Amino acid sequence: MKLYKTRYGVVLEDSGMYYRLPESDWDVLLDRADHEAILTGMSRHSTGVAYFNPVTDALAPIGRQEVWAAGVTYFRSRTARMEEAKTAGGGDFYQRVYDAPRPELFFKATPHRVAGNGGAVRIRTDSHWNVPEPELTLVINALGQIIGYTIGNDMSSRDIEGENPLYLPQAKVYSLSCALGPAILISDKPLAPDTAIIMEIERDGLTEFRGETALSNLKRSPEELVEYLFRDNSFPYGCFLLTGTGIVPPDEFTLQEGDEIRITIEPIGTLINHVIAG
Ligand code: DO4
Ligand code: MG
Repeated sequence: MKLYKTRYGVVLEDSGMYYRLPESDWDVLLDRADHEAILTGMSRHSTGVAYFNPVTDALAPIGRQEVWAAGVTYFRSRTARMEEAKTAGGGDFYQRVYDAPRPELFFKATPHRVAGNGGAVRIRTDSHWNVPEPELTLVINALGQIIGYTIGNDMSSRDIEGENPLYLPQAKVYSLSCALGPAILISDKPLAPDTAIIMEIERDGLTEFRGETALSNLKRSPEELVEYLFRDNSFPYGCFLLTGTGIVPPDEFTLQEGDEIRITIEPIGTLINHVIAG
């Protein structure tokens, strides 16, 4: 089952039917442990929604949660970053964090910086090399339990990060630097390792880039990432954790204003955003 946050309340998708839930507080809904049972009960007392379009009707599925991200969790990300940081002498750090027991975890966004499905994501005006990063995103409650999954886009300025790894927060955190959606797939079970993550970037009606990876290429388990994130830290409303990218376009590629980014993770859906600059 999937949960959508909308302008007119919370919509539950269950077996191809859409229901408007009696509970409309997103933070209350996310702070549950046994979601599947609770939501099934709620749908029995809910009215069906005759027409629902996730592209036009869904908002970013976030309330008061922080958004965090893991990095260098796929070999492809490690290799691309070693290359871009080579001249700055920072390449070695990426190999070391890829091998180390402690993962790279960084703060990514507050809710107002997050775009929903159909919304705009931004490239920085002081950067000339920008890419989207399509990432499976864990939805975690205040107790540190993974209650579901959504799709995340960790927009990144490669030239700023490549110039100096200490510039990471500027390469990663700015207005509309993150997108989440279209829904939260509620599940306490892990996704299958052969689950595909597909990203397509369309420019002027043509496919400019297409890449694909599988969850089996993620080097660390979701539980391991959550365990590190919750060490000596608390998230009263729960949080989102992007799990890193396994797809990096070739070095000659940079996003342009007007590009459309489509990220698909089959059991969750497709997250679609267009790019704005400045
Ligand atoms: O080390 C910088 C960020 C890495 C990242 O965002 C990723 O691997 O997805
Ligand atoms: Mg990333």
